[in-house]
Amino acid sequence: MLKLHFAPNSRAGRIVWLLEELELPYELNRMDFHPKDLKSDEHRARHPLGRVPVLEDGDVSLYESGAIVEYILERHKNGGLKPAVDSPEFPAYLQWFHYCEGMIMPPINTIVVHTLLLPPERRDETVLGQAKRLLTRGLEPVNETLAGKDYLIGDFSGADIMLGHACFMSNRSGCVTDEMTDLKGYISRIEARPAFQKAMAT
Ligand SMILES: N[C@@H](CCC(=O)N[C@@H](CS)C(=O)NCC(=O)O)C(=O)O
Repeated sequence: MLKLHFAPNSRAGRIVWLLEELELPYELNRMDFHPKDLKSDEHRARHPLGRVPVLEDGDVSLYESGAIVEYILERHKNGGLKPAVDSPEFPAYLQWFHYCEGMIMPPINTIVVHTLLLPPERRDETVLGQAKRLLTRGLEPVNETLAGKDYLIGDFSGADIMLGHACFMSNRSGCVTDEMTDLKGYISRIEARPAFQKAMAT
C-alpha cells in the first residue's frame, strides 16, 4: 500500500489530491507543519531536509512532489492523467508540469518565508514586494495559455495537479490579478473538484 507522509497546507496536498483523483488506496502519516514533526530524526531519515511530501511504496521511498506525481502516474496508473509521448499535448504537458516548481514556487516560497515563517522583525517588505511582482509576472503566461481551455492542456492532467495547486496558492497570496480572468476561472474549476476539496480538508 502507498504511504504518504503529509503535513497540511503544503505541497503534500498535491499528492493527496492525485491519489483521490485516481481513487488509489493509501495510508496517510499526517504530521503537523512544525519542526517537532518535520525535523524529527524519524522524518529526517525519510527526507534529509525534513520536508514533505514523502511517498513510500514497498522498498521505494521518494521525495520531491513532481517526481512523486510522475511515479504514481507511471507505476500505478499506466500513464493515466498524462498524454502519450507522441501526442501534440505532450510538450505542453511537460512545460507546465515543470513550470510549477521551476517558476511559480520559488517566489511563493519567499512570500511564505516573509509573511509566516520568519519572526516579524526579520521579515523584509522589499523582498516580499519583489517576490509578489515576480509571481504575478510568472502567472501571466499561465493565464494566457488557459484562454478557451478548461485545463492546462485541455483535458485534466498531472500538470494541473502540480501547477493548478501552485495557482491556488498564488491566489491565496493575492498575486492573481482581476485581469487574469482565465486563470481565475481555472482556479475556480480546480476548487470545485471533489478530490481537491478532500485534499485541502485533509
Ligand atoms: N521541491 C520540493 C519542495 C518540498 C518543500 O519545500 N516542502 C515544504 C512544504 S510545501 C516543507 O516541507 N517545508 C518544511 C520546511 O522547510 O521546514 C517538492 O516539490 O517536494
